[in-house]
This record gives sequence, C-alpha cells and structure tokens, in this order.
Amino acid sequence: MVATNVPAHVDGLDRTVRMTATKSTEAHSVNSDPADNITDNIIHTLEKLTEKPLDFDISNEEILEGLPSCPQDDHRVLPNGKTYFAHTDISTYRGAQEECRKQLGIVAVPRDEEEHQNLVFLKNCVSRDSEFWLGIMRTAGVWQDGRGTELGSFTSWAPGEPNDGHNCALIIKGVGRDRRDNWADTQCNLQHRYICEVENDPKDWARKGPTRYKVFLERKTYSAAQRTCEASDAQNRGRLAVIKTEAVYNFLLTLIRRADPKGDYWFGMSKPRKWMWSDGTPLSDCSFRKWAPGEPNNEAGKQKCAHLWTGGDHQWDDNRCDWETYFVCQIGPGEDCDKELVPSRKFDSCIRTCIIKFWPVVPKAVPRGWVARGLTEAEVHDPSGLTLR
Ligand SMILES: [Ca+2]
Ligand SMILES: [Ca+2]
Repeated sequence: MVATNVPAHVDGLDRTVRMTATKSTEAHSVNSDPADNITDNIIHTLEKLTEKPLDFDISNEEILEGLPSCPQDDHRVLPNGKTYFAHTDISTYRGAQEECRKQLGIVAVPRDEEEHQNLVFLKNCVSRDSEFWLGIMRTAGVWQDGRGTELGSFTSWAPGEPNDGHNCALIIKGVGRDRRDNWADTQCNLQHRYICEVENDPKDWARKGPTRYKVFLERKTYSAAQRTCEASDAQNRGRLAVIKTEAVYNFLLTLIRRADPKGDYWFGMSKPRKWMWSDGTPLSDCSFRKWAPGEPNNEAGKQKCAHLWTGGDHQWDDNRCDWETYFVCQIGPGEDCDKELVPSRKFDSCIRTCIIKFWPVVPKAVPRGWVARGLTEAEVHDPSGLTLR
C-alpha cells in the first residue's frame, strides 16, 4: 500500500497536482510539456516520502486514498458549471447516449485539460478497473459529440491512437503509464461504463436529479398548460410535473411558494377514466398520495384534473380541467414512484400488516369494503390505532 504511508502533509497537496500525478498525457512520451516536469517532481516526491518506487499500476483504492474524497452521489460539479453524472451500468455507445439524453445531457467528452482531469477523477472514483465511453463518435470521418458538435482542439489520445479505424472511443483503464486515462478508438457495439455531462440549467428551471422543473405564473386550463410544458422542450420531454414521491413534492412546494405562495398550480395528474400521471403511469401503480382532507371529492362530477391547492395547504385537490391557474412543468424522466407499498392482489391476505405499513400514506379514508376484510368499524374509522393480531 503506497498511499497509506503517505504523511499527512502530502494529503494537503493541491488536488490538481495530485490528479496530474495519477494521470498521464501524450506529452509524457515526448517529455516536452512543462506539466510533465511537475508530474515527475510529484512522483519523485511521493517516492521519497514512501521510500519505494511509485508503481503506476497500484490499485484504485491506493491511488484514491490520498485524493479528495469521491462524491457519494457519483456526480461532480465543475467550476464552469457543467456537471458530470457517473452511471454504474454498462452499455453500448448508443445506449449510453440514450441514457444521458434522458438526463438532458450527453456522454461526457472533456473540452479542456481541467474537464479531462475532473472526468478522469470521477471515472476512477466509480471504477479504476473499467473502461468508460468517451462521448464522441466518428461520422463521415469527423469525431462528434452526442449533440453533433465536432471535437475541438483539445484531445487526449494515447500515443498512436486512434489507430484501428473504429468509430467510437473510450478512456483507457490502467495499463501503461502513457495510455492510462487517455483515449483510444474502439468498436461502438461493445459495452462500457459511461459518465454523462449536463450543461448549466437554463434560467428559471430548477434541477432535481436528472429532471428540470419550472413554475409558470400564467393562468391556463389544464390542457393548455400541458401544451405549454410540451412546447418547452424541443425533444418532447416536457410535461406537467409528476409528483410521485414525497421528495419531489417537497421540492416543488419550495419552488411554488417562492414563486407565489397564494397560487394554485396544475401538476401532471388527471382522470380520463382513472387517475393517471401525465407520463402515463396509473396513480394506482404508486403509493405516494398527498390529497387534501376530503379530496378528491369530484364536486358536481366534473373534477378530473389535479392541482396543488392553496386552500388545502398546497396538498392535492381535484378541480375542473377548464379552470385556469398557474402550473408546474418538468423536462426529464422525473422520479420513479415507490412501488413497494402498492396494494396488490395479495393485499387482502395482508390487510392488517399492509394498512399499518400504508397508513397514513395511502388511505385518507379507509375503503368501506375493508370492514368485510377483517377490520372492525372502529379500526376503519381510526386505523392509526390498528395493531397486528
Ligand atoms: Ca485503437
Ligand atoms: Ca375537489
């Protein structure tokens, strides 16, 4: 173990310098870049401190031990505002681009040395022993990123690369010092890990994970609001915001209360026949509910769209879809709902356990039929006192 023995003051080395020490560029082979001398100095210093040669094939953990700690949520915000999100699955190049697109980004391709070092750092946090896609593909002889933008002047090809005529590229895992963490061409249909890069969020859009949200202080009917959301993204990923988790609900509450705490806001839930999220998920597939007390009441049989109702402390209320009010849009996949607590066919057999587990998440009022399923009237009236038998 090399880094274990590194004295504390070495841990204070500037991150950039340290990352330089773990990284090599084409410049190493020609030995002309001033950065090369810094790298060699650092390696020499580390070797002296640890009293043994610094083997560049030391493991991920050993290299990382002295580095700034890896992000726990596998993402890294760059000083220029760009964010790298590491994925832990493997995919073909096209599959990786598809996943990154869902996240409103592209497979990462660094545009300068600083971005490259950040990318390599995050990649090595995820796995130093895997190869990662570089976000470029060669089309008609030109390397382009996931948005079709040509690769610029910055490159970090390993010596001699690209040399196989393949149309995709990867960041090389630990082999030789002059190849590790640099680029090489490879076949596009192989499967590798990948990191997505996402640009700064546009003005007025707030990001939660892979999804952006925006509050519109314009009064529109539910369907007009939905059209505005759809039109707000060129790639048709816009819709009225879906609120499948408590976390998203709380996030949106903050946004709408900042925008206008006295407003009502459409979100993406309506009842063509049964309640559906605007992404097509039936509400019954998810366990999260936030109905205001007594809602949904389908007043006059005409309330088929849901809003965050200021009269109910911004909990959900069903209302007429032709009513005009503010709304919240999302672009991106949103969060998956919690399906664990969803009643299933097995529900009857576990009613007592299930209701304890759900309460007060699902039933604001316990359905009448539940008395017949083994609960007493009193327990239905107040399930909070329910105990297991
Ligand atoms: Ca090659
Ligand atoms: Ca209502």
